[in-house]
Amino acid sequence: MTHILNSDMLPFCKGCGHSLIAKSTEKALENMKLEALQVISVTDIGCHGIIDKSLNTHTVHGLHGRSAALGAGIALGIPEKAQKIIVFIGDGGATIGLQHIMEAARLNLDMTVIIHNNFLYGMTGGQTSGLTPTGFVTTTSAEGNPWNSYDLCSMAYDAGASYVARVTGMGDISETLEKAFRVQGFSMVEVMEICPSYGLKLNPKRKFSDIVASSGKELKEWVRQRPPFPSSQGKKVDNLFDSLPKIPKDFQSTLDKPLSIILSGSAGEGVQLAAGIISKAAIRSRLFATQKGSYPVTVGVGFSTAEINLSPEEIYFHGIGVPDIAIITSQDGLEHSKKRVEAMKQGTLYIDSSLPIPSTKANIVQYNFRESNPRDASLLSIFYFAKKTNIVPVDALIVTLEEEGKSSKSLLEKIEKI
Ligand SMILES: Cc1ncc(C[n+]2csc(CCOP(=O)(O)OP(=O)(O)O)c2C)c(N)n1
Ligand code: SF4
Repeated sequence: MTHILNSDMLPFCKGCGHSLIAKSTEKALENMKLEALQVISVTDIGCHGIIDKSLNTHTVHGLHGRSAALGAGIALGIPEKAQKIIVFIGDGGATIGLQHIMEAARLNLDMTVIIHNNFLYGMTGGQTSGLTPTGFVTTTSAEGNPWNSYDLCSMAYDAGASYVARVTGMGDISETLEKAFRVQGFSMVEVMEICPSYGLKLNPKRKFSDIVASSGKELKEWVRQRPPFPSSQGKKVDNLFDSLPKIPKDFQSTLDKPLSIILSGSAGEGVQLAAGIISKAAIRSRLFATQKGSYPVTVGVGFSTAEINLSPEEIYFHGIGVPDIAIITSQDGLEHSKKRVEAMKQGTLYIDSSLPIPSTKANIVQYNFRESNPRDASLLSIFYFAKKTNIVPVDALIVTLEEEGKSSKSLLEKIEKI
């Protein structure tokens, strides 16, 4: 059995309550005999969120306050899931993303939210959150927080949660966590704990138990029997993954080890389309593929870059630092990816003939991708790459292109000429 945590050395300051939550989470899950990969952990921004590097479970790291929304999306996407969804969020994130928690509770989505309530924003230096108890000193309330704090547990229960509990993060809290994990439907555990680096230092004379008592929040469980989503809505919801088109495996690639590619060009020149086509053609050719796009929010101008990983083995990390292959089809693309191209010590740079050659140790191949119609530059470049390497069969690309309705006579003629 793979342990939930991959190390005893957790990344938090000494005495941080987040460590206790992580260890109790592991104990509860292992007591339930859950394998690490039967768990999807969704973490938020904040100190508690850096736990994901210590987890052997699936992990998703969200924007601040958004982990409950991400967890909800996962719960909606896989309603008959084999995995337990656990959302880790701080009191800061819970304040910022309050509505996301309420919505997940209202729908009674099958997931557990663990609130790491250390009464302040830890990672950014100890500011007041919506869960800071009245009178608690933070770096933004030197006289003590003058405001009431939210009773998040009552709110989540009122919204429709099946199980809610508030505990103090002392000793072993795995029993409460296990109860929450075993619930079918929305469960939430608020753990009141202390951040030694800010909370203790700013409130040196106060006992933890007094702070908890002064918060006026009850330490208790709220439990009700309520069917989880989707049966609570009286209908069955399809697994979203089932509706994805099946890609036939009707070609064979020659690739025998992972290959990372960046394709960089200009907005409106089909960069993401071309990346999608080579990725799908690769899957057709029995490879695994990932595709990630980046472009400015103004999607119609500037650069557009796609990162593509191809591999005969399953891909567990889709990030690309320095790529094996860079394909640059425009000046915008060159500017955006120049540093990574310059860092290449090997591999190949395919670059449009109109562009200056950056200083790089990669092999350089020039071709006029922009010839006659720059809008075809990206598509032409992936065909060029495929023809020169045969890593993804050209016929697989052609079939995919046709299926996507993107083949044109002029493009096919240009492909023929390569
Ligand atoms: C939307 C947004 N606002 C602010 C920040 C800056 N920020 C990063 S961590 C953090 C504090 C996190 O506090 P909390 O959620 O309580 O977690 P903790 O660090 O205490 O574990 C803030 C405000 C951000 N990343 N995103
Ligand atoms: S700063 Fe506070 S919340 Fe962050 S790891 Fe250290 S003790 Fe924990």
